[in-house]
Amino acid sequence: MTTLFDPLSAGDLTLANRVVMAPLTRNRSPNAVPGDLAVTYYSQRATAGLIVTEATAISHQGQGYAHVPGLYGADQLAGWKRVTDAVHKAGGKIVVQLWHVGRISHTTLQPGGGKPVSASAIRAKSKTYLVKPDGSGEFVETSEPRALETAELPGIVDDFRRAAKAAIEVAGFDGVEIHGANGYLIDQFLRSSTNHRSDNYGGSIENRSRLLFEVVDAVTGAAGAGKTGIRLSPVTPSNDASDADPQPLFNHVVEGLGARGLAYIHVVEGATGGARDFNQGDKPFSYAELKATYQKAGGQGAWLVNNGYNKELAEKAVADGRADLVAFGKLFIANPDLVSRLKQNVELNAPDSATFYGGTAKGYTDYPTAA
Ligand code: 8OZ
Repeated sequence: MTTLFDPLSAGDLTLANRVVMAPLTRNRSPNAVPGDLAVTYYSQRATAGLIVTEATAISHQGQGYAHVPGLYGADQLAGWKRVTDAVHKAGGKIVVQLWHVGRISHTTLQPGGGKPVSASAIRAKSKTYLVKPDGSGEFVETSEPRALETAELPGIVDDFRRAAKAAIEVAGFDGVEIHGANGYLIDQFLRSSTNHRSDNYGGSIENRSRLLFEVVDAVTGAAGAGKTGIRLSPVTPSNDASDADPQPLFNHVVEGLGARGLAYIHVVEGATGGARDFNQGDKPFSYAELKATYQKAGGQGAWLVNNGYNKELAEKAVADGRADLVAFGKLFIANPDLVSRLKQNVELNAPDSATFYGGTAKGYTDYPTAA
């Protein structure tokens, strides 16, 4: 019987176990540069089978929150190189999550103070996080976006390509994960509530998925398909995105991914950070159908699941063959040694939500390992 603690090869990634650190936004990289604290934080968690970094902006336009890191400046890449060196020295594997927020941004974070961009000019009923001049954080409404011109889309695809190439060649990552989830740019194109376009990137499922596939092809061309994963969240209401009929949309997406040789598919089940049985559309979403569709299309990547997993649920998912890998978020925030705690049934530290976003070492690098 397969356990969480068995090794796994996923594409080019050779993982010591099936326990994955989920991508977690922590807002502790001023000027978009991960610093000493990030080096400590990630290397403390290097016993994860795989670390997926916090979402990391591929371009200045892709930025949507204060103090989140980027991959588009030499100083940002140098900061990440220090992180990957430390994780590798500690025996871990780390991929970076490639992020364009689309409309989930604020004019004060955008180049020239411009409007954030999206599939359509529809404002999100959602908040972003800014830092005031005195250093304190605040949640504010996202700004009104503008719809991207068709002619601008190749530039966005190029930004993903450039970031993926630099992530591998300069920053030393083992791979990249495309952020296709949680109501950010790629998801804004996918879902019917946020994409009202009339060009060949809107309307049909094929059209709404077009940007995703162009990004996947650019990123796999730059990083190698065996070093590329993608994150999807078929039914999450995060960031005010929804789809009238998510099953055929996401079946189409994974069918297209099946032939593309990715290392893994990362699926958020239910509402991100919330109810696992959350649903959109008339029928309950079938993750089993999603996985079967991917595999029928030739997909051989690892199936990575996430959202509200505890040890029992995770062990069962892996033992049943429903998943190859399980990502843990909040548990990894609070337990740098989560893998050994799970393995040895050691009690877990409780995460402190007051220190999730922004701040200092408190609630970031000071959670204790078990004795
Ligand atoms: C929490 C706060 C800010 C951003 C996501 C990148 O949901 C995020 C995020 C989460 O994918």
